[in-house]
Amino acid sequence: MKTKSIGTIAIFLFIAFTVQAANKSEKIKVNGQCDMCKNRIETAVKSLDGVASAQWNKSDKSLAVSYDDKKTTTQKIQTSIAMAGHDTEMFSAGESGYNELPACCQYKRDGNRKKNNHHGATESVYKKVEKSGACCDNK
Ligand SMILES: [Cu+2]
Repeated sequence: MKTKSIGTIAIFLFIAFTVQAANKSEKIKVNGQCDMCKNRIETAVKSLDGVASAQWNKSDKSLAVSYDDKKTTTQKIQTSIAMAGHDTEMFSAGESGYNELPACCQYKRDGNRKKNNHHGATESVYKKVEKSGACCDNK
């Protein structure tokens, strides 16, 4: 009986730990076109520390992402996507990043897409963006 309850506690602790590893789930609008986009978007998101899963849906252009909000933020996630050339609901990809996409991936951009607002991102992300130049030509 005692060993059984210890086992139960261990399982609960394990679940609690697993849940903590990804304590936040979100759906984010991400513009894209095809399976190559899907791959590019998901790879960009999964490369971030703290992201547990990322799945982009081609038909409704939404990204389902779960992550640990102590390690990453929706801003970081969306900056990473914008740097890969895809507009998100928060940040837009730079012209050069967009133009570098293969022709099949050049999705229709919204006329009201936001400009340059990734500069509100954290210092380290900003430096990375600045270095690559990918997002900074949208003035
Ligand atoms: Cu594509």
